[in-house]
Formats: sequence, structure tokens, C-alpha cells
Amino acid sequence: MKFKTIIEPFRIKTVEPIRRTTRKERELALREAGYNLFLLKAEDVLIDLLTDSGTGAMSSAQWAGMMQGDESYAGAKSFYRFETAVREITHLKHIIPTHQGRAAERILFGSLLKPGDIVPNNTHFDTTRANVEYRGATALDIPIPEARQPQLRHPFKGNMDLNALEHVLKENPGRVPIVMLTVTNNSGGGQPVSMANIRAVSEICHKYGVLFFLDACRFAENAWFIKTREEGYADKSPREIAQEMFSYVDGCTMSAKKDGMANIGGFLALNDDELAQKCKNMLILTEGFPTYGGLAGYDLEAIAVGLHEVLDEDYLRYRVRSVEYLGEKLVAAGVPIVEPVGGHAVYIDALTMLPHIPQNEYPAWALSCVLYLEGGVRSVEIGSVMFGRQPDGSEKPAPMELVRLAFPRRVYTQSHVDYLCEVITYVHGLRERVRGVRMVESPPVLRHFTARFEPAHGSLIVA
Ligand code: PLI
Repeated sequence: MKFKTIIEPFRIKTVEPIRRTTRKERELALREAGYNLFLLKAEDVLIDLLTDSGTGAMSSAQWAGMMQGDESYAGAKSFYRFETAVREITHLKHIIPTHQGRAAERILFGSLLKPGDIVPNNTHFDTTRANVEYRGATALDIPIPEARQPQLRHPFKGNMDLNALEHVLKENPGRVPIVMLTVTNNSGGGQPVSMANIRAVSEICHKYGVLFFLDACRFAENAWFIKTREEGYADKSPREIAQEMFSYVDGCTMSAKKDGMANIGGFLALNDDELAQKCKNMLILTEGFPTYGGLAGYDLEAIAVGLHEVLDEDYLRYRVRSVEYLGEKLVAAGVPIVEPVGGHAVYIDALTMLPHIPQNEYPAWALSCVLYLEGGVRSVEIGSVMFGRQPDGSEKPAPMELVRLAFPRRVYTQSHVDYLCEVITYVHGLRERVRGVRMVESPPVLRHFTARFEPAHGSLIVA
């Protein structure tokens, strides 16, 4: 290409104002929210990077598709359009819509797991872990060792440790009904999994007669990394790469709120007839009839179009580059982040940035509060608040203390990113004065959503 600037491959037709607040207002909002960014009012946030899940901007083609939503209870045209779009990518036999990813997880694990089972994954996301543990099974994370060293660069840091997988399967016959691989590895920095690793995990699983599923939330971003980093894929289209990824699996769970480019939705897709029937029965119990699964016809239309748009090369190039742009600027400013930069988010390494805050005072949580206080930026902690509590109620520090800045799809522009960089660099300059937090209220599961905190030393930033 003659010109090197990668531009947003769209123009903006509808805008939504965002509101500036004063530091004093944010101090008050934070106190009222119990120092938990999930409990803030969204209108008090200037740049919202809490999640890339369901927060993206839909295209004019998606909105147009929604107008064609067929709201028939059973057998709607919208279902068949959705099913065709999913099947063209996955080639899986049974495609079961759900209202979001965690519903697909609950239905799958509810149909498959019993107490004492083990589910290996490169790294479980929070809801996936919680749904496995809710069945009395163990959620086992076995990423490659490089995955847990934030500054160590590896092209496919989302890969699963194949020796560890083989060991688990050999040592636990009959106790591992399913192996999952999360693409990209969200809890581990949004890092991709190579095709070679997907293929190898598939071979090992099938050698032991165990089902292999993808947690496919960010499959298109993963396909882009394979195209740009793995030998032999440069000339393949993202769609062809995605099709190959799915060719190795027995099924997948998917949150269409990510690479489905929709504001709501998900699906479970699988080949096994008997298991699919069980899952459909569970679906009817709580989600709905198998041709809508808790979604409106117009949601199914938005996903069908979204699954097409997400595999567009210009979109993926812009998507991955805009996240990388923030990462590069932060690295240049000396801010420690997970490297290389992942697909949907930049992850600040709070353990390295704030070595004076012990893990039981939640350094990444404290840092996310300070980013809001100083700049009105909302991020999310992926550390010991999210993952520290063990199924037996004990506490164990998480392997990493990360602050994730997740980019909603097609929402923010380069000047928003430049602003973010200024805020984070400013907070980095204050780092020696940042202090930890103490948890004062916490629910028994998925505590990060509703727990309440206080500054452990009187204030988040000391003089
Ligand atoms: O939020 P759901 O229920 O549509 O999807 C659950 C889910 C499953 N797997 C993975 C890898 C996820 O990232 C995920 C949801 N992620 C959220 C909400 C996030 O903020 O990353």
C-alpha cells in the first residue's frame, strides 16, 4: 500500500455525547459506588473501557437487518439466516442460539459435567470458571508458562501447555469430559492461540476420546493474528482461517457480544446429536425455543450480519492496530503492560507498576479506581479480586494483577486513545503515591461485580 496510515474503515452517522465530570464529582461517585467501577453510573464515565462485550457500534447494515427481524416464536426466517451465518464459519451441525455466552456455558456444562470432573482450558474467563465450579467440577488453567510473564514476548501467548494437557488426561481417566480453548485468551491478556496449538490440542483430546470445544468469543481477532503471525497463513482470508480453526473442534460456546458485533446474543454449536438434544432441552427450560434461544428475531439478524462484517480484513487490521497503537505509546512512556498487545484490550501490569502494594490490597483494583478518579476512564481489574477466591472459600493471589482497557468495537477514535494515553502516563507518574484497597463487602460468587471496598490507607493517593 502507498500510504501507511491505517484509518477507521467507516464513517460516523450517529453520535452519542459523552459527559465530562470534575475530579470532585468522580471522587464522590467512586465513594458512592464502594470503589467498584461496576457500580458507577455509566453517565459518570468519560471513556468506558470496562468491556468490549456488547458495547460496540452496529453498522447501518446491521440496523437494516434488524428491521427484517422475523419475530415468529418458532422457525423464524431470522433463525435460519443466523444459523446459515454461523454454519458457514463453523461447519458445526447443531446451532443453538442463547441470550449470551454464559447461557451457552451453563447449558453445556449443565448437560455434561458432574461433581469431581476437571475442565482444562488455556485460561477460563470468569463466567466460564464460575459455571464449571457451579457444577462441582474443577476449572483448570494450563496456559504455556510464557503466558504468565507479562513482559515476555511470544507470538501466541494464548497457547495451551500441551504436556500439561496430556498429563491431566493421562492421570484422570474418565474425569475430563471436555477441554476448552479460549480464543483469544481474554484473562491472559487477549493473547492469540496458534493454529498449530489448536490442531495439537484437538489431536490429544481425540486420542483420549475427550470433547474439544472453543470458547470462540474473539475468533476473528484470533484468525487475524494467525494470518499475520503464523507461517503459511498470510495469503488466506480471515474467513478461511476461522473455518480451519473450527474444523478441529467438536463444538464451541460463543458470546456474540464480542466478535458477533452485536449488543446481545450468543450461541452453542456442536456436532454430537445426543448432547445437542440434551442442551436443547435445557435451553427450552430457561432460554426459550431452539430457534430463538432467548433472543428477538432482530437480534439474530444483527448477529448474522455482524459475523460477516467481523471477518472483513480492513476491519480486523484497524481493530488490532488501534489497540496496538495505545500499547506502543504506553510502552514508550515506560508503563508496564502485557506484551505483545492483545486483540481487544491493553492490559496494564499493576504488579510491576505498583510493587509497593501487596496483593491482598489488590493493586490492579486500586489502579483501576485511580484511572477513573484522575481521567474518568473505566477499566476492569483482572487480578486477585476477580480470581483470588478459591472454590473452598480460601484466598490465593492471582498469577497476575492486570488492569484491562478493553476497546468497544468501532466506538472510539484515535483522539480518544491519545487522551487515554495522557491519563495513564499521568497516573504512572503518581504511582509511588498510589495505595491499595480493602474489601469490606463481598458476595459468594463472581464477587468483583458487586463487592464494595475502601482505601486501605485512608485515600487512594497519599501526599
Ligand atoms: O458475557 P457473555 O455471557 O456473553 O460471555 C461470557 C464470556 C465467555 N468467555 C469469554 C472469553 C469472555 O470474554 C466472556 C465474556 N467477557 C466479558 C463480559 C468481558 O468483559 O470480557
